[in-house]
Amino acid sequence: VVVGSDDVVVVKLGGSLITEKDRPETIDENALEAACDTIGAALADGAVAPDRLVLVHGGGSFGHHHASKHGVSTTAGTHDAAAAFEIHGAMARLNHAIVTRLHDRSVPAVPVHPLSTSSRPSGVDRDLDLPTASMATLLAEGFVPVIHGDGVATRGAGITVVSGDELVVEIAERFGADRVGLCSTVPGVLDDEGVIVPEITSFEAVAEYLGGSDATDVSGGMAGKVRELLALSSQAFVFGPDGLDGFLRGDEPGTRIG
Ligand code: IP8
Repeated sequence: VVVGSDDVVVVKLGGSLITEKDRPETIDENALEAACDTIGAALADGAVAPDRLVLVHGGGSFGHHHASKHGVSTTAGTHDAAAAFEIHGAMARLNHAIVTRLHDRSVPAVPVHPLSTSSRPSGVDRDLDLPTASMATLLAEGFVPVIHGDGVATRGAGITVVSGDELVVEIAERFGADRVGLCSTVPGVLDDEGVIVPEITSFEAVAEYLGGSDATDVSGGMAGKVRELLALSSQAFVFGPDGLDGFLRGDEPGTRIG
């Protein structure tokens, strides 16, 4: 744990929420503006302190479009620098768009790019090395780090994808986060009748409901998210756009995991 506090809050804006997943590099403006409004308001009225909030975002039609075009995933890497730059460039453009909209709401957001700092030094499926000194110092100075799924240098594989979900888990562990929220298009994990499962404590109990993702997604869909969140000691919640405000204010929207 790099910050001596248990009240860091990590929020991920899912790529499927803030982009139009089937149209390459297209932002869902209404959804992104609404999420930024909610975050801006929660900070403005003190529901969350800026030195306690880390934002993460996924790839949607930015990262996933280019990653799948080049056959790059969390387990399949590339040694083609141009391909890696396309994936990273798209994610950096999305990140820029988000940070800009947060600044419009006076959120002191700053970009953090995993490709520049992180790696899998022991290869695919091994631990992600995510240096946290810069994010810890940014938080201490009152900035809101905005980090994203990206390409990362991977021993023996070139550059692979790191998903926003993996970053959420890593950041939550390293910062001893109190609460983690994944905001996506669905209001929680749904059972086979479309009803929100209020709480998940084991993967087996819900495995039958967790199908694949609805559009190009190179990093695992809901099943992967649930597995990673179950492994975490922080309180984790999966919720839709209507749950974001409540989550930031301490409520327990959607599905609680773990
Ligand atoms: O949308 C993946 O992040 P995710 C980002 O959180 C890339 O899975 C580069 C495809």
